[in-house]
Amino acid sequence: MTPQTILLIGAPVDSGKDRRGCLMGPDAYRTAGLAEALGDLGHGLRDLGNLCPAPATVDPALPAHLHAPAETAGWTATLMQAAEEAMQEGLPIFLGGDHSLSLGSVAGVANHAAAMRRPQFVLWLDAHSDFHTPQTTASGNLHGTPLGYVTGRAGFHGFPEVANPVPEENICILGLRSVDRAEREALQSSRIRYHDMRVIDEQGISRPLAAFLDRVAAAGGALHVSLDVDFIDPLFAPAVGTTVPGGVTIREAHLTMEMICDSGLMTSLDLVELNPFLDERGRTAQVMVDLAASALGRRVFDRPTQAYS
Ligand code: HAR
Ligand code: MN
Ligand code: MN
Ligand code: MN
Repeated sequence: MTPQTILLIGAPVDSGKDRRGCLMGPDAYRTAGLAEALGDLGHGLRDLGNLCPAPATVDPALPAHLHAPAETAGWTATLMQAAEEAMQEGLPIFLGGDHSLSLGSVAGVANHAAAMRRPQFVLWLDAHSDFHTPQTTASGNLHGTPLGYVTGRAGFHGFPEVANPVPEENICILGLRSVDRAEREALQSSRIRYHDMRVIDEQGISRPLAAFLDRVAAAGGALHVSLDVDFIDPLFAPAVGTTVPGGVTIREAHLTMEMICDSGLMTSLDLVELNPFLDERGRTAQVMVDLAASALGRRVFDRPTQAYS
């Protein structure tokens, strides 16, 4: 693939849920050799270090059961601005941090796309749909809300305004196997393209993915990829707070990343929900680094004797 300027942005967000540990994510990716792996592929790399959340206060209109709303709102403001700035210089990789970091990363890249007059698309690789609002979440965990926020759903009082909501039909979710009732109803009456594990088992992961990538290409869109560790089966990626059995295999995850790479469409990437406190000798961090490398050009062969597709 064409060499890129890749910006590593550490976002040790740990406010999106109760269980602590995702704040160690950015350093786990660095320790697992993310910069070296991407540099070996010929890309230019800049590690911008770790961000910290802007000060914020709680809006009294928010439901009382939310976990750490002020801290998450502060992170959202910081990340939105960092994302918008980074898009002017290259391809940002947001090193999480829990999935509430995507309230800011996605809203920020969408602002940049709007300024460039390009439609923003989002590929959400996750066991969960993360489509709650502060009012529909039963757990109060804001890592379950980023797709609700970036599509412009109401109720995020005190959070930065979403100037450029991502159109629902520009979002594709792959890997679903844990969806709450309120999300399920909202998703089914939305225009989001959602694919559960049954579809992947029956059709393979390449079919729904290729259809989505074709749509992004036809629209000349910018593509944000949000990779939640729990997309992958916990057998291979155990370092996550919300394990759900029955996830994609290492092979399906790499195929996903290789197809994204071949499309040449990816403009930004989140690596989220890694909890190094729950890892086994760094193996999950390594899996995520290897997947990022596949998305950015790592291959077994440049010229296979038999075509891949
Ligand atoms: N839907 C559940 C909730 O809202 C679980 C959300 C878990 N989200 C993540 N990221 N781990 O996908 O609490
Ligand atoms: Mn998620
Ligand atoms: Mn998840
Ligand atoms: Mn308000």
